[in-house]
Amino acid sequence: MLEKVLIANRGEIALRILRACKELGIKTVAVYSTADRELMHLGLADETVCIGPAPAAQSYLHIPAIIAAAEVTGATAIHPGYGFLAENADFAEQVEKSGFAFIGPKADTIRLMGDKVSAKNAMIKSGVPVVPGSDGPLPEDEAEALRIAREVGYPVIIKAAGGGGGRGMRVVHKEEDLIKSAKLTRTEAGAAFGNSMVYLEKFLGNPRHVEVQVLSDGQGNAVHLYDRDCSLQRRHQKVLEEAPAPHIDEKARAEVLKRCVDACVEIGYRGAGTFEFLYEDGRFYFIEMNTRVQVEHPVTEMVTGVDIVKEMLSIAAGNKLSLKQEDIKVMGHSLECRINAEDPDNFMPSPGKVKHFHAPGGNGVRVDSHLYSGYSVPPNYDSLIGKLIVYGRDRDEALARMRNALDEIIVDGIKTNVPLHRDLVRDKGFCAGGINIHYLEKKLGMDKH
Ligand code: MV4
Repeated sequence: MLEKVLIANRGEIALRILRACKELGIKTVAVYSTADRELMHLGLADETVCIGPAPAAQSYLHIPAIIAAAEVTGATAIHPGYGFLAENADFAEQVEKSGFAFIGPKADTIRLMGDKVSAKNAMIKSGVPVVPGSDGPLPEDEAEALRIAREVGYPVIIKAAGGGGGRGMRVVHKEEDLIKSAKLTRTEAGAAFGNSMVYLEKFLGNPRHVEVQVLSDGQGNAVHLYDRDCSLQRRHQKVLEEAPAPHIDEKARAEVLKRCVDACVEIGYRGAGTFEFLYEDGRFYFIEMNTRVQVEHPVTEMVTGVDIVKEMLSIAAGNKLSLKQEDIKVMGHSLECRINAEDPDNFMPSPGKVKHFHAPGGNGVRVDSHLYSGYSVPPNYDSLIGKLIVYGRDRDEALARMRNALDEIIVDGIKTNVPLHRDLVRDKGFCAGGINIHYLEKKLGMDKH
């Protein structure tokens, strides 16, 4: 096993990684910014290192500070968590060049998936179904671009190769808008990502966001941990996730899961990964791959019994995957509510001191949070303060448990989105299951009028 892991993150995920290390008898190094001296996991780590001031650019994103912290503490590996440097290929490369294990894929794999055009090409090669489109960069030649768009059929969407997660995309409804939209997207992409390459896809009007969790050891062994539905989102921020995805065509599901595993073996994928799909009319269409542990990984853990973070640590230590696909079953259903420090009316961040925190409990309830009474949520980072996760033998039992848990939770002193979640778990459409990516924004829009 790994000897000493430096946790290059903060908040709930830092605590999550620390817990996994402790279970495995791995020593831990917690790093923190000057805004984060009160973080819960600092008191539980074997060692702590202050890596810089509050702005992330000078602390959690500052590669030399993190590598220096690993050097002075004698860490042997670095876990990046999610966000910050988790999908920064240069960071992964520098970590490994400095002699530490990077708990994640090889730098080249992160680079391959960071470029959405090369990611899609890799998937096409491995037989993963993708959204029909330009199958490569959209040519600068106008006649060529128009020909491709016409063949794909309008509406189309132009996306930046360097984008992802909803950044740098534009929908085009008619032929006369294609060229100016392509130009605009290229210009914006060049400014935002330093890469003006764009590609084109058929625009799907009412898809669901369904993703597949995988684990792969980079030594030829890979498994999937089934799927999650993350369609309930606002402005590309996921709000509530679940596993497995409800109301999925079983034939299409079995096929796509197998294709994801094959792709992992084909590209020599190492670590935990997520294949993101749009799901519409019973078919899966790959859009992006995430090369990190995801915020919503617990719902998969609840229904499979697999500890994803422990598996990541084991893979990084060079162990072969001990899990066999036939031993991994989905049992029951899990839901996760992301609890944010934000105003429930306008979604503005609401940092400040938590006067009182009471965590819900009971059968099948899990709280992944660094919150405690007296903790001050700093204004410098994202507003996620915890995740409320429930398990049930079926979706209805999970929903009933989530309603109870949301009734019980108390976060006094700051505003949170708990009221929104209390509403959502009673929403008729959501309770029926299988809502699409526009559902929440439509619902919120209707509430206003
Ligand atoms: C799409 C799409 C429709 N058609 N691609 C947004 C985030 C990025 N990962 C990809 N996104 C989309 N790509 C095609 N061809 C609609 C979206 C999209 C979306 C996707 C997943 C979750 C939420 C979304 C919200 C708006 C648009």
